[in-house]
Amino acid sequence: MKEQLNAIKLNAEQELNHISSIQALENVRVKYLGKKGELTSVLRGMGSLSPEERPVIGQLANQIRSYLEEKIENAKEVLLKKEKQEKLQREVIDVTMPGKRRYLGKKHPLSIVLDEIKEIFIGMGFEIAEGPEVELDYYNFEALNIPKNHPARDAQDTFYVNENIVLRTQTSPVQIRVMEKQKPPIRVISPGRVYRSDAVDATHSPVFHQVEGLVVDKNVTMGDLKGTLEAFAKRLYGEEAKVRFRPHHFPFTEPSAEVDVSCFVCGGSGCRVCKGEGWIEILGAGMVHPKVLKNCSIDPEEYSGFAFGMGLERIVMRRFNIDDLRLFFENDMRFLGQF
Ligand code: 2U9
Repeated sequence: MKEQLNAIKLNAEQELNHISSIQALENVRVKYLGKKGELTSVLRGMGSLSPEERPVIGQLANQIRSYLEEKIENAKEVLLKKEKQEKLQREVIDVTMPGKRRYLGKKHPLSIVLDEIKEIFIGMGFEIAEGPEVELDYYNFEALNIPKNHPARDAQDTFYVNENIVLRTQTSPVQIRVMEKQKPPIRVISPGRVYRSDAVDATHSPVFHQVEGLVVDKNVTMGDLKGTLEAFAKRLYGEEAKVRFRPHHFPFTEPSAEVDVSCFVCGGSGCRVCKGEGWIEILGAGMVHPKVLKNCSIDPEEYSGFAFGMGLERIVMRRFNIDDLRLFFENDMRFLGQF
């Protein structure tokens, strides 16, 4: 029996020397020390021993058990350390590796140009004014000297919410609200979405964007208007840009003008972009009508003002050579990714 026990010790030692995983170690433990293990089954046979032999064998068996238990415990510690080391090795991060490329969003072309326009006017001392898109008929029309029977009010052009409320057809109501609240001097631009009941095609959309401007102070003249718009055109289109005013009519300005800029492609000699004209229309403008000032309790004898308005889509379409306005609103990534 002594030999049997020593053989078990030797075999177990041998196997433990070649163990490489926690699971294999557990298998060895069960094989030798488990309930049905080899050491246990030898001890079961102790009944047949003489009373003198029993304590000697018992002691030896216990020694071997403790010895093997300690050896297994040590081996386990070594294996755990090794596994941890390997795990750390596997999870090492090389911080010098190039990162994963993430898709970066881009500015919408309308925002690119609108931000430029805002910067230009902010640089000239203007503030940005905003207001509601669902607007009272009064602010959208009445206060702007657009009487009840004016064609601009035609149900074909205007989305009526009810008799008194419309989707704003221009951003001018924002400036009426500014004038009601604020005493001159006033220098604001009001960019924003406007609505017209138009069928969608390459050049029309029921929703589009305007940028309007308003200056009210003592002694504001048509010369100030021309100087301001000329400075704006030069900043937007380059120093060579010229502007010209053609007489026009708007209910809210008097006198009124349409404003052209010299063609930024051919410089004025005539090309496809300006359709041979040499000039491109970019703005409407004029001196604020005295009735409009009065409607906002500003005395037209003491104060005068100029105003202008432009359609953002048309300006952006010419800048980037975009031939269909619908592209702005379809959110096609192939289009948006180009800017
Ligand atoms: C106030 C008084 C007057 C704003 C102006 C225009 C001329 C103009 C449109 C043309 C078609 C823009 O592209 S469009 O949609 N606008 O021509 N807008 S003067 O006049 C104002 C604004 C506010 C209180």
